[in-house]
Amino acid sequence: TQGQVITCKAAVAYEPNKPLVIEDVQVAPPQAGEVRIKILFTALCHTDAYTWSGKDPEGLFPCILGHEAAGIVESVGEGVTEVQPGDHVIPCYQAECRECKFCKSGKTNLCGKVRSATGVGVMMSDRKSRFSVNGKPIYHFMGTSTFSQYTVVHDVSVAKIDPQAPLEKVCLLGCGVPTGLGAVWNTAKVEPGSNVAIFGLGTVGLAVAEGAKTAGATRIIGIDIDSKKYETAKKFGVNEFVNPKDHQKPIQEVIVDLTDGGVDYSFECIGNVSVMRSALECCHKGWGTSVIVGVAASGQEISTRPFQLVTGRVWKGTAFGGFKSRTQVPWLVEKYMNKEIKVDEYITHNMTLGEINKAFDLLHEGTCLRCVLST
Ligand code: NAD
Ligand code: AHE
Ligand code: ZN
Repeated sequence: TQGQVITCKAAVAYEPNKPLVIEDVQVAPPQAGEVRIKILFTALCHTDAYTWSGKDPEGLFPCILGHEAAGIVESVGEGVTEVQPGDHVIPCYQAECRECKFCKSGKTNLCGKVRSATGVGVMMSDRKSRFSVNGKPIYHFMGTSTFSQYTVVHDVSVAKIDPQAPLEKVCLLGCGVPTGLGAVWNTAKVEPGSNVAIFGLGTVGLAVAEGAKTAGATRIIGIDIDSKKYETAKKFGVNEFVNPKDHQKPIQEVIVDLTDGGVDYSFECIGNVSVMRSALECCHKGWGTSVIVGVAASGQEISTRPFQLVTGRVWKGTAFGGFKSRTQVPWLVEKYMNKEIKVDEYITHNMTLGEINKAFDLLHEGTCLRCVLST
């Protein structure tokens, strides 16, 4: 198949919120600096649902969504040296070129090399898509487009992993789990003995809990409007639970009262701007740090009294948990193989690519953390 167009199945999003259509899609060969991957497993993340909803200003239609996956390199374009056909890989929506201003800064995991293309659904070299249906182009998404049996990505967006690792599990290391762990370890840098509040106990919030537990946090307070979330959350390290619906007072006041003035660290893992405010305001005066992890819709804005920051609270955000993708995803895979981090525990459902619309329905039900699709 090397050098040839591949026809395969992919789930195409033609319009916001309209069911995805499983189509025969043509996938062009990888050009210079590109890699074509046979995707074997892909999970659904809340961000896929967000873009599908039409609220993502970077959402373009028709497109192939999906960004949490694992597969095997099928072929590589000219000049690609770091991976070869047969390598087991995880596509990385956060690239790492190791050459740009961002990569060299030592201050961020964001990379500038291909971001201008991945934000508009095309490949960098010719600003075109490698996907088409009957000759009509279909946009890429986040530089990954994993809801397809084959995809083409930039070489700076591919992490080569241990071939022994089970792809049906480690696909989760493409987004949600690293995001939560890294928000704690890299962005907040939680110290032993800290008090932590986590708003939203989906996969990302639970991974924050796991990260906080391993960092030695003492009180790990989970906050969710669905009380059923507490049972599962205990297994990830949450040791106190608050449902905002059980209280008259604003949730930040409830947390401040519970913690003698506020928590050392808080994390917003929902994408709700009013909860982002609560998360900041439940932090302790003088040092409390709040990390925004959730993605909020186009047009939404955050607000608080500047006095909150004047008096020492810190507001931060994180993308992919601050992890350098190509360097650290293989390291996370090894941590999983050594049983130092959970992955299997986040997988509540398994389905096929053909059942993707059902899988999206599940995502909105409280019982689903991650649903892994075999392609
Ligand atoms: P999820 O839907 O599984 O989890 C959200 C949780 O929040 C649910 O348990 C829900 O009951 C709870 N919730 C909803 N409204 C609430 C409220 N007002 N107060 C308290 N709890 C509330 O989602 P997820 O897959 O865990 O993702 C969470 C967020 O993180 C999404 O916005 C997603 O787009 C974002 N995300 C960001 C990054 C990043 O790099 N920054 C990476 C992955 C995901
Ligand atoms: N396109 C959206 C922004 C989406 C967003 O913030 N994405 C996160 C990853 S979410 C993964 O589930 C991210 O890494 N952002 C950094 C980046 O460079 O995109 C919008 O609202 O515009
Ligand atoms: Zn995601």
